[in-house]
Amino acid sequence: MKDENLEYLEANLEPEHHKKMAELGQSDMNRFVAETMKLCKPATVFIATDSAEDREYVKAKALELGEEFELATAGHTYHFDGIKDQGRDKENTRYLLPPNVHLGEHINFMPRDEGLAEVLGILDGLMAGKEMIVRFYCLGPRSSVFSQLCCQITDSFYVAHSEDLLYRPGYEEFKSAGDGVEHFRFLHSAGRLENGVCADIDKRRMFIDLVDNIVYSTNTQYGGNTMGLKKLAMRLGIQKGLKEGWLTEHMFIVGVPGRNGRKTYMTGAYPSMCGKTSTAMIQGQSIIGDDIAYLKKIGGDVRAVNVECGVFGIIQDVNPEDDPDIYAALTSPNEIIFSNVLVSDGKPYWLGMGSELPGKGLNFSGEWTSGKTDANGKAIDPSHKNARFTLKLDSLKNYDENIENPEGVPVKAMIFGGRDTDTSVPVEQSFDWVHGVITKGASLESETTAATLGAEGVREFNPMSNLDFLAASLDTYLQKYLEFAAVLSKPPKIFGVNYFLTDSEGRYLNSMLDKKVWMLWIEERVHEEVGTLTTPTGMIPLYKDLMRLFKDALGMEYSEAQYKEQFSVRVPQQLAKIERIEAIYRQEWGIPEVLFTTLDEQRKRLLEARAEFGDLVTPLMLAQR
Ligand code: SPV
Ligand code: MN
Repeated sequence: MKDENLEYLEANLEPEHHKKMAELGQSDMNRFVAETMKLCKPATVFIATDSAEDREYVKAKALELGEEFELATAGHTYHFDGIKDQGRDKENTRYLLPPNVHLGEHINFMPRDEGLAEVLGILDGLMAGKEMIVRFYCLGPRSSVFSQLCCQITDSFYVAHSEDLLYRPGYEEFKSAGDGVEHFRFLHSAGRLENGVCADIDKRRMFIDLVDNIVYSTNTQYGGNTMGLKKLAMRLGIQKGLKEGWLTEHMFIVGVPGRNGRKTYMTGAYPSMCGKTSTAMIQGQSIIGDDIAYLKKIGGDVRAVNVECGVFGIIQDVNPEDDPDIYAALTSPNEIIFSNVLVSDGKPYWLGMGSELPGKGLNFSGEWTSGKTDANGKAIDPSHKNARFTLKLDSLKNYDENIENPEGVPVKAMIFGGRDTDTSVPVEQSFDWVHGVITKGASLESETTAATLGAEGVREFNPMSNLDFLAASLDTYLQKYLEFAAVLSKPPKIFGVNYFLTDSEGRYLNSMLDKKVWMLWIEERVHEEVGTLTTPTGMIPLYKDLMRLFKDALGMEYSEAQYKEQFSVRVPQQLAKIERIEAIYRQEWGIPEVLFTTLDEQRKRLLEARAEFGDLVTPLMLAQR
C-alpha cells in the first residue's frame, strides 16, 4: 500500500536516513516523523539506528554544538541547564484530557483541544535552523513481556545523548515487531537557545496526551522535563499498567545480601532527593535500578524490571565515604555527563563531595565566584542542589547480573520512604499488604526538595512517591494497587522507612550509613528470621537485632538510648498525619472504603496507646504491655 508519509520522507530526507525509515517498516513512525518535520521545520533530520556509529554521531554533535563540553577525564562531559531550568516544572506539566475524562483534584490538567492547540502552536517552526534527531528505544529488557517500545524526537543532542546512556536501543525491536506495533512517542524541542540554554522559559510546556500516547515538551533542557523515556513515559506507563493489571512505580530495585549467600530483591519508592539512589547503592548490595520499575505478576510472584539501564542521579553528597561505588565511577574514565556542577580546570565539583571546592569556575549561572548572588540577592551555590550525573549502570561495579533478565526479579519487599523530620520511625513493617499499601504507600508524605521547582521544606502528600506522575484518578490507582498483589498467597511485605527524623534541636537522629542496617533488617524479616515488636502503626525491630546488625554491618555500637529515641511512637504526630491524609482522601470521589477503615483502626490503636502510656510510647512500654 502506498505510504504518503514515506514518500514525503523520501523527498525530504537524505537517502541514508530515508532508507533507515523504510527499513524500519512502521507506518506510524513514518507519519510521526513526517508530521513533526512539517510542524517543527528543522534544517536537517538525523534518523538514528542502534549502531555504534549513530551513537557516536550524537555524542560528537553534542560537543560540536556546545550542548556538552569535555572534561579532563576521558569520556566525561558536562552540560548546563539555564538558571531557571533546574528541575521538573510541575506547574507546566499537564495532562490533556478530553471533556468526559476527570482524574481528580491532584492531577494538573487542561482541556485536550486547548492544550494541543497551545503546544502545537509553540512547536510550529521551533526547530528552525536545527537538526532533528529521531531515536528508537525500548523500556525494560528487550524481547521481554515487559518491553515497551518508544520513539523520541528531539532537537537536543544533550537529551539524545543522555537517553542513549539511560535506555536500551529499540530500532531493531521496532523493525522486527512488524508494522503497527504499540508504542509511546515523545516530541521535544529545547527551542531558542542563548548561550546554550533555553531562552524562552515562559513557553516551557510538558503536555501529556493520554489519548494518543504522546508527550510534548518545549523550551526546556532539564532531564526530568525533556527525556521522554523518563518521567514522561512513566505517566503513559501508569495508564497502560492500570488498564492491563500491572504497575509502573517510582521505585529502585536492589538485591540485598542475606545469610548463606542468599540475595533478596526489594523495591523502594521515595520522592526525589530522599535517599532513593543512595539506598539503591548501599555497599554490599547489587543494583538493578534506581528510579523507575515495571511490576508484573508472573508465576505467583511480583516480578520487577528496571525500565532504564542507566542512572540520572543526584550528585550532591556523593563522596568516597557515603557513596563509594558511585564516587569511584564518577572519578574513573567512563562515559558520564555531569549536569549543573561547578567546573574548574577541566574538573567537575559538587556540594558534599568530601573535598574543598574551588572559589571560582563555571556553573549553571555562567562565570561563578564565591559570593555571587542571583537577581534576588540570594547566594548562588557553586553546584546546583539538583546537579546530576548520567551514566550507564554497567559502569558501576555493584551492577546486578539480572538486570537484563526478561522475566525481571522476584520482589519480596516493597519500601516506602519520605523526608519526615518528626513523625515516623526509621524502619517499620506493615501488618499486611492492605495495611502497607494504605498506611505506608498511600499515606506517604515528604518535605519538598530542590528536585522540583518551588519552595523547599514544605510537607507534601505524595502517595507511593508517584503523585507527580499519576495518569489516573487516585481512587482507580489505589483500587488497582490494592488488587494487584492481594490475589497472591505471598505478596511482597511492605515497609516504611524514614532517614530524616530529628531531635528537638533539629539534629538528625541517624547517620547516612544507618540505612544499610534497615535494609539488612528488612532482608531478615522477609525470611522471618527476626522477631518484631508490635506498635500501633506497625512492627518495629527488636533492640537486640539492631545492636547485632549495627555491629556486624557498620562496626558501630547502637545504644538502647538511641533505639528508644528513634523507635518511640510519637502519638500526636501520628494522629495529625492520619487527620491530614484522611482529609485529602475525603475530597476525592470513589476512594475504596478500606482506606478509611484502615486509617480509623490505626487511629484507635494510637488513642488506646496514648490513654495507657501518654504521648510518647517507647518500645519498652510496649514490650512490657
Ligand atoms: C526525580 O526527580 O524523581 C528524578 C529526576 O528522578 S527527574 O528526571 O527530574 O525526574
Ligand atoms: Mn525519580
